[in-house]
Amino acid sequence: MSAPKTTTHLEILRLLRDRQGCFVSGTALAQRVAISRPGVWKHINRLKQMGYEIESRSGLGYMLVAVPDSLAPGEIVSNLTTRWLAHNYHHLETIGSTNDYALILAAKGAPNGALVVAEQQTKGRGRLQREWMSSPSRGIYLSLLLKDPLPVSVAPQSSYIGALALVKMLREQFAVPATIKWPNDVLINGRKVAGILTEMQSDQDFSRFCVVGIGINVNHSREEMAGPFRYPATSIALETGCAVKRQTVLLEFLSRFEHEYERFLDLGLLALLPEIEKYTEMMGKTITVVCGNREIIGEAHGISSEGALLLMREDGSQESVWAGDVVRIEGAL
Ligand code: BT5
Repeated sequence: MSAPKTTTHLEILRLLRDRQGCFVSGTALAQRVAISRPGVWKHINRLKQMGYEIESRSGLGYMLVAVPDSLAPGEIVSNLTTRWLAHNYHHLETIGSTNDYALILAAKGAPNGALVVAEQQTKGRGRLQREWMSSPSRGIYLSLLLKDPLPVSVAPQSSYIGALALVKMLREQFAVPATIKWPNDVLINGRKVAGILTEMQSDQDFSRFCVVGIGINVNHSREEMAGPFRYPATSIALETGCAVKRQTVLLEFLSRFEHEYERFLDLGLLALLPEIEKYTEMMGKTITVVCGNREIIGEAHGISSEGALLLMREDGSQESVWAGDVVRIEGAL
């Protein structure tokens, strides 16, 4: 006997979606997916548990009334506008960290552009193993696997591409004043709405792959965003004043990312720097950066073509900062 298909509920969903707003009889569904009518009922219940609103009426059958804001493949993959990004799509209800999962997929030979997205993370992490708060179904927790071999000094610049894509998408779709906080945060009105963690594996000179992990606060409440965090936090919903469809955020972000990443591969970071600098929160301001146990105070006046933050100290000396945390920005929250 062949094993029962695990995708039957998705086939039923597709049939209901094709006729959304109309009833489809149980007999028709049963025939189309080649199972019994009680079998159809079982799968309808499964879809309801997944959050689909389905009305059942005797004599008429089933009607799809509303779909949940889930990031399940059935809601995303057929709506992707990307050419190669995220077509290899891994959706998980709960995972420790999507970056860890993507690193495992990479080791198993997953293709370039594979995406891991989770509804919830139990061990979401930022840099230096800091915790990333990833509450269920409110945010987007994703990791992109990028396999283009890049010089090891260039591969980490993928973080900038994530930040630039996100800032442009937030400005265009949600009309919010999103900015980049060097090196890996996206802010709205001075509060952190997203963080990026890029990890890579390399040979001596070239990367073998990069995993760009991004956590976006989408529908988090004011209480959740109260922290305690190192920097004030916010969500897209708090900044726009209304609940936001995560599906839209994810689809629009992926499309933007693919576009910006291809520009980066073709033209290099240098070509994207004017835009990155334009959107970087702290340009022209005096900031305090903590690098390990050093604290540097200076005016941020640019980003180098290799991705370092350029600072001018009070005594006129210049410093290129490669990694660190900006803990204060003059005039910020
Ligand atoms: C980051 O690190 O901001 C990178 C976060 C990357 C998270 C994504 S989620 C998908 C993928 N899978 C993972 O496991 N990680 C990536 P960093 O700059 O080190 O900032 C971390 C700090 O941000 C924490 O120490 C908190 O203070 C603060 N924080 C934690 N959760 C937050 C949230 N949801 N919103 C705003 N700030 C948060």
